[in-house]
Amino acid sequence: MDERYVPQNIEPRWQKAWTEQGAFTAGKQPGKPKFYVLEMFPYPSGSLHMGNLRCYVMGDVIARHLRQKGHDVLHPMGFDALGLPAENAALKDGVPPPERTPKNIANARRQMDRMGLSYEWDREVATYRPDYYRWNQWFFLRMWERGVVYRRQSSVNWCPSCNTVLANEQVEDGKCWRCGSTVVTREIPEWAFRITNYAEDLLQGLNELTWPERILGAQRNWIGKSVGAEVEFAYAGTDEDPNARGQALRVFTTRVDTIYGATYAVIAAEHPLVAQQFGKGKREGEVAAFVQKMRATDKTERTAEGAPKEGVFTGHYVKNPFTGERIPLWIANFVLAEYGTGAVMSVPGHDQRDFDFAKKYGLPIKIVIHPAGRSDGEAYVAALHKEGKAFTEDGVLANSKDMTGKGSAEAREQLAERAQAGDFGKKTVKYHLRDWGFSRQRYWGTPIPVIYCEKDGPVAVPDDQLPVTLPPWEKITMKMTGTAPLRTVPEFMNVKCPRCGGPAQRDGETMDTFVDSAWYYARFLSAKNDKVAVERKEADRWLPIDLYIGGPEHAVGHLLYFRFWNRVMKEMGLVGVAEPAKRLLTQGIVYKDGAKMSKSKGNTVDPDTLVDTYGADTARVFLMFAGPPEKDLEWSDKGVEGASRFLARVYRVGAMHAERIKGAATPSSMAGLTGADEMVRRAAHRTLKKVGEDLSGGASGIDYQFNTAIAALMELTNTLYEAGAAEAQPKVSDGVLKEALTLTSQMLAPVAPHLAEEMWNALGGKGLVALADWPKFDADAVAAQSITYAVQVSGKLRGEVQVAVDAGEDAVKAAAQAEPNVQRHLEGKSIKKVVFVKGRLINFVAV
Ligand code: ANZ
Repeated sequence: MDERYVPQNIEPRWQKAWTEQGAFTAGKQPGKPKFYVLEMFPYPSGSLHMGNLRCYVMGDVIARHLRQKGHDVLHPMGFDALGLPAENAALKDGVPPPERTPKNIANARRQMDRMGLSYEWDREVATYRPDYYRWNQWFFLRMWERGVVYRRQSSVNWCPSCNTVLANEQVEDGKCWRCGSTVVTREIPEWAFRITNYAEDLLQGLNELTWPERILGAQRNWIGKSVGAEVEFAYAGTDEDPNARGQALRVFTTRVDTIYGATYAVIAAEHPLVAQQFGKGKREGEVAAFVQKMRATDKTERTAEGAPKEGVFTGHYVKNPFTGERIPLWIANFVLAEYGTGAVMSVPGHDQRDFDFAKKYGLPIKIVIHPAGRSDGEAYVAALHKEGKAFTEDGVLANSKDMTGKGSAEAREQLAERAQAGDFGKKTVKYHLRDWGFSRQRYWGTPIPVIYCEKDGPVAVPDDQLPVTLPPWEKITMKMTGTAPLRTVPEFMNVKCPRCGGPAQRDGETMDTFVDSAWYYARFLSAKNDKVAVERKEADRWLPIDLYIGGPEHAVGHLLYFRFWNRVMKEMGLVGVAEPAKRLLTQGIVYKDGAKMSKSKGNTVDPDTLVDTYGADTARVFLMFAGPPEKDLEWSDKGVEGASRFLARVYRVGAMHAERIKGAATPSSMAGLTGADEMVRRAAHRTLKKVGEDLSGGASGIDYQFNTAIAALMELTNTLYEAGAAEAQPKVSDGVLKEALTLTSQMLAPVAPHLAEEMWNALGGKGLVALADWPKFDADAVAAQSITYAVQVSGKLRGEVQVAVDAGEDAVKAAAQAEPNVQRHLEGKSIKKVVFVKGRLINFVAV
């Protein structure tokens, strides 16, 4: 080792050694237990910053530690390289996405390598390459065959003067951000995945996963299972003609127990019956205007919880099947067309939205539920109503004919059964989860492999013509997003129908980039295979991912999509398990100067500068030491310096003594060790035990404690300095020092891998420390040592007790009082005072 710690001299050397020796190649130890650790792959924007790198360093520490523990570790990395940012950047600076992306990837890879991340680059996957996205197209076709992919009409924001689809953020106050025209809702065809078919299975599967509770909760919510009933309300004419005929209305309710209080019904503006029937009659104009207004307002906005309730009476009535009453039918903004049946029975007494709406429009409010166990139940609910609040809890039924007096749960069962028996309803389960529409009017994505022929309709591109590759960016004439850019390239669009050979057109849209990330983890297993997307034998060896690491912001996006995709792959026989990732670790955010570290805030810390100044090991130690993995952390230059000082202190001991002690015989037990030797060996083995535990994920398997592992290593370093290890003549003997330093290099190897290699090598270690077995701690050295206390009663020696070295006064006192001879002398007396001399004696002053 050089005298001075200059990480820039050490780090590239070991990075080269790792690569040359294929140190991180998975599959070399088929007999060993496998471990697949994966960090969410990044989008390759210009360069990575330290905020991005936290997650990768975490994964790397775990991957490295598992290799030490004898696992066959798979730790791949790739790039989520398609998507809008590259397109937007191209509009600004003219660099086409296909040119920019590989450059960005090369730079990100260089930065990752400089950080010493132990990736197996032979498996790299970059989603912009046709050899990747051809499999997106292949999956699309297989899923289309299976009915998992289908075509549907979907409403989008449409600017009639730009002739283009607008994203939600391109609509400002209902106007187009570009030209200011009023935006309308338009139905256009799109492709969608039938993820809703998997709703129940996706919900049940959550029970098998070791994921953070809040992510599981978010997915449960998002899937949103609701057990309820569908009930039919017969048509009951209009205000002019009560005998007019018409179609019945089906509503979905989770509270059929409140049905005696349903005083009006409401449907969504997009409900098909509006166009067919309920939009007709005397109020036709009013209804049409309201529907038009709804269509022009953003859906999420108008259905948001706090949004003012708005509606219009249709002039039509339906009949409450349980009370027989004619109730008015309204159209309102808070009912969603896509959920349930797109129609609700309104119970203003017991639902807040219905209550607010009834107040606003003067509709009747009935009390049909009151709290159980109160004599003044109805008065209580009436008082709530006066305050403007509905009573929304379960309770006891009131004013509900023969159901009066029954509990909500029982009434729900019985009323649903009656509806079913009378053939006007049934119990149902609904999910809030929606199908995943994935057509995008964008360039930098996977072209959809479908050809439209006037005669044959939509036809699949034959497998042997895959991939359908993107035309050059330069050919696109309308590059602004919203207009499917591929449609402006005739050479791309105009093709022959694969079936009849007649003139036909390609789809022209591209896939949502969440498609790319929905299965990349499986492609790593067969990254170079151009015959199949995923080889079954590789899938059986490696899946599921044992530990997945990434940001909690993906809770209901990517983390749901990849669970869906894996299920489809299982049905296709490509993989054997339903769940793609058994454990999930979500990392906290890195802040700097009070804001999330990000390019847009301009508060990033560049890894290159950091590595140039302090070295990668320092950057890694800082990131792992600054706090527990799932907690947010504040960037601190002081903290970085602290990490650097710590490593320099370790290095100094190695540099001073390694050469001299590398041949020394190391002790194999505590036998005969005293003084500094005993202190150092005990400290080294205790630290070894602690670090091993902290890096293993705890009982849950996701409870990693990198920060306390590093704290323990810092303490060990202090002990070494106490034993004179940074002096020319240490108090500790060569053999003990050699063992302690060797263990230190092994313990540092996951976090500060370069310094660890340097030290391991200097101490004569064989091969790479990265691949050396994790050492076993010596139980004797770790065992709590005991010590003897003299026990006195009023100054006279009455016994002795053995206690742990670090036992405090209370523990010693308890042990002493349990001694029979001491007990005898204390009998009948009361203790006035206890004198405690740490490490020596305890004296009970008793009279
Ligand atoms: C009557 C009722 C009375 C309701 C009551 C609630 C309380 P979740 O739990 O989310 O499934 N609903 C049904 N379809 C709807 C739609 N398309 N848009 C908006 N709201 C809809 O909620 C189900 C409840 O939300 C249903 O139960 C219905 O109102 C409403 F005291 O029916 B309820």
